[in-house]
Amino acid sequence: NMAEESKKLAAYFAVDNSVQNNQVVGVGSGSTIVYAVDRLAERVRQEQLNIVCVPTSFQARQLILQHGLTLSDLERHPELDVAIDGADEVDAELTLIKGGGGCLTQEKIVASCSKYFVVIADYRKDSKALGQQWKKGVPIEVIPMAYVPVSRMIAKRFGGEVNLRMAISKAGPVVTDNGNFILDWKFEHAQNWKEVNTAIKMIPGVVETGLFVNMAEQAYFGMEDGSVKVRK
Ligand code: DER
Repeated sequence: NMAEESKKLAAYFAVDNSVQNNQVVGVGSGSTIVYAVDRLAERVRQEQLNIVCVPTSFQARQLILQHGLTLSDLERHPELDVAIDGADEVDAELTLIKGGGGCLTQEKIVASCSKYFVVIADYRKDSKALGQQWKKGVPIEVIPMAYVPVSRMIAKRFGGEVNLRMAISKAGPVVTDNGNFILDWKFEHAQNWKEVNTAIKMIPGVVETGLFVNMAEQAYFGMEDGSVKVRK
């Protein structure tokens, strides 16, 4: 369908334009990145590209292994050349909401270790202001024992509604790759995302937020007309 086609468009464009030989590549999580890993594997086969891949989740690790790509980690490669990842929403200033897939913490760590962080997304993620397209709120990873006081604190200080993310194929809450819970904060109005990100991170019990501020260098959007829109 159109959205899947546009994910593939963005993913192939990014891999073809942002990945060179002898590079360390951060591999994001979610559904769009699957196309990027397909293309990475294709380029390795066709061009004998020499790359190593650092995952951002169990899912990314599986993708790397399943495609026969060279798996690495931040102990071997604490500095990456490029990280490629999806996003739930991208605003006009390249501020991202990530974490729809619950992998935001390792994604943000890997992105922070990369010289170059590029986002791949379908046209639905292309937004002017956070909240215009994405209605599920900002994901926040929290230490399980603290999720109630953290939820209350966020709602009190920033407004909106905070919900514990419940699992679908498992009884009880979603548990992340790091053994934590996820809160989804449905904010009511635009914020100073840089300030809000810092303030939320300071709350004891918060592990990470899905607000990626001033991190992405570029975003590639696959459009419905088959073009790729680039935001820098
Ligand atoms: O959970 C995540 O952070 C994912 O990267 C998400 O933001 C994008 O997932 P998608 O490519 O399946 O939309």
